[in-house]
Amino acid sequence: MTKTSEEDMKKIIFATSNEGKMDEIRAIMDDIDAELLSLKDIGLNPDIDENGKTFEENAIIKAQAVCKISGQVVLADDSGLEVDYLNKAPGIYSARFLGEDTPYSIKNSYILDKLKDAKGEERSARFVCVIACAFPDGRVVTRTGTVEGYISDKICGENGFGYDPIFYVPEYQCTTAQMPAELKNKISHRGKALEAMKDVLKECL
Ligand code: ITT
Repeated sequence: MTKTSEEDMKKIIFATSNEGKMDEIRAIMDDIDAELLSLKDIGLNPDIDENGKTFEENAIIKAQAVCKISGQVVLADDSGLEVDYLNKAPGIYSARFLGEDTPYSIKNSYILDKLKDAKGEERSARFVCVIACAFPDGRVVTRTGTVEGYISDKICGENGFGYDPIFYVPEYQCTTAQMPAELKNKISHRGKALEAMKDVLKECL
């Protein structure tokens, strides 16, 4: 019996439970030659202890854990906001900062308040994203993307998720929450890391 093209298509799982991330990932990866499945799509909700000390360690922990459970090629994203005035906090703790379930309106207001005396260059910050790809044969590859910017003076914009309303990008004179999704995906930490990972997947799949 001949296989349908759908059966032939390679599957890649993206190990994230963050819907905001997943929307961006789907848009950026829409031209890959594989079916991209979220944890929700495959009915998995693993409890993974992200106990690494770097974005890279945590991305690898997530990708390898889900690769082991599913036996498939698995991608994972570990990302966050580094605020220089706060010694690079919240960094790898960005999701857990002030509590996992605390609304971002509160987290963002808290950061603005902490930076109330910071001026100009003192407000520098960046988003960092490491994407890890774990293969069932044990190989692991990572790619990193960053976007430099400043913490804005106030909360601005409704697009994106998380810390986007306080992350100001001078080249575009707006926050990442004021950008259309296509622009954010083109210039963002996640966009850059995923574009680099697409080149790896073209070689390895
Ligand atoms: P998964 O582990 O399930 O992927 P998570 O949200 O817990 O989801 P991380 O541990 O990587 O993921 O934390 C990333 C956090 O960093 C995220 O929850 C936001 O608070 C922040 N963040 C990362 N990328 C962002 C972006 O593009 N815009 C705004 N905030 C972002």
